[in-house]
Amino acid sequence: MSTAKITPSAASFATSIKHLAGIQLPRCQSTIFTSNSTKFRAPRRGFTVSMAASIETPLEVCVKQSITTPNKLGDCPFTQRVLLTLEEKHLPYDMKFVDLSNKPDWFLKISPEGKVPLIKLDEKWVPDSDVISQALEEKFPKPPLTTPPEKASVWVYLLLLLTYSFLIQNRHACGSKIFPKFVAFLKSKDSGDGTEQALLDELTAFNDYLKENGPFINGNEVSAADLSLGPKLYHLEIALGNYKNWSIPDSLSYMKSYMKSIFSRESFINTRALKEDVIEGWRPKVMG
Ligand SMILES: N[C@@H](CCC(=O)N[C@@H](CS)C(=O)NCC(=O)O)C(=O)O
Repeated sequence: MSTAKITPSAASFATSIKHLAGIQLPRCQSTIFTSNSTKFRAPRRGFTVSMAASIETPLEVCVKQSITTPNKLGDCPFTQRVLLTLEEKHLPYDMKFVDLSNKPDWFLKISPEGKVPLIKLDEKWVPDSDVISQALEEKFPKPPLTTPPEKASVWVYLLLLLTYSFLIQNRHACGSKIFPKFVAFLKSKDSGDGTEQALLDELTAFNDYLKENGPFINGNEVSAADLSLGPKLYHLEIALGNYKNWSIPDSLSYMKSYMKSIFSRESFINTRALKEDVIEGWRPKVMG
C-alpha cells in the first residue's frame, strides 16, 4: 500500500490567523507566510506542530490513486473536497492510495461500498465527503468553514441565523446543480439537446449570485460550500475544454474570478488532481 504524509501549508496558516483573530492582517504581514518568500520562510514543521495542536497523529484518508502516474493522487472531486477541508483546517493527514480499478482486500474490508474518500476518525472509518466534512467541522471547529461572517457577535449571529436560515440554506445549496448539468452536457452526443444551455443557465445564476454576495458563497471568507464546488468546477473546466473545446464565457466574469481565486489557493494546489487524470477519468463517460 503506498501512502503520502502531508502537513498543512504555511500560506493557509496565514488565513487561519485571520479566522481565529477575526482581523485582517496588513498586506505586508501576511506575505511573510507565503511559500515564495525566502527571507521570512517559516519552518513548516514547527508551524504544523503548533497550529495543529489538537492533533498530533496525521489523520488517515483513503484516496483515489492516479491512473496515469504512480504514487500520485487521483481525480476524485469528493476526495479533493475532504483534503481541502483538512488543509484549510491545518490538519495533518496521511493519504492511502487506492487503485479503484483493482480494489485491494484491506480497502474492501473497511469500505463495504468500495468508495473513496474514507477517513479514520476516533478509530472508525467514515465514508462519504458530506458526512466527513460535517464530522471534521464538529471535531475541529477552528477555523470555522460553515459559519457566516465572523465579525458578527454570537448573539447577532444567532439572530441572523434564525431570521435568515432560509437564505443561509439557499447559500449552501448554491451552485449544487452545476455538477449534474456539466455531466449531462459532457456526455451529450447531440449538440441541440439543450444540455449546453441548461449548464449555461446554471452558471449564469451562480454568476449573478456571486455578483451580489461574493466573492465566495458565504461572502468574504471561503467556506465548506466552496470546498465542495471548487473541485467540481476544476473537473468541468478541464473535461469540457478537452472533450468539447468549450469554456465558460468571459461574460460570466464573477464566476471566472471565483474559479481563479479557488484554484490558486495553496490548499487547492496541494490537493488537485493531475490534468491528465481528470481527462482519463471522464473518458469512459464521454465515450460510453
Ligand atoms: N457520495 C460519495 C461519492 C464518492 C464517490 O463516488 N467516489 C468515487 C470516486 S470519485 C468512487 O469511489 N467510486 C468507486 C469506484 O469507482 O469503484 C461522496 O461524496 O464521498
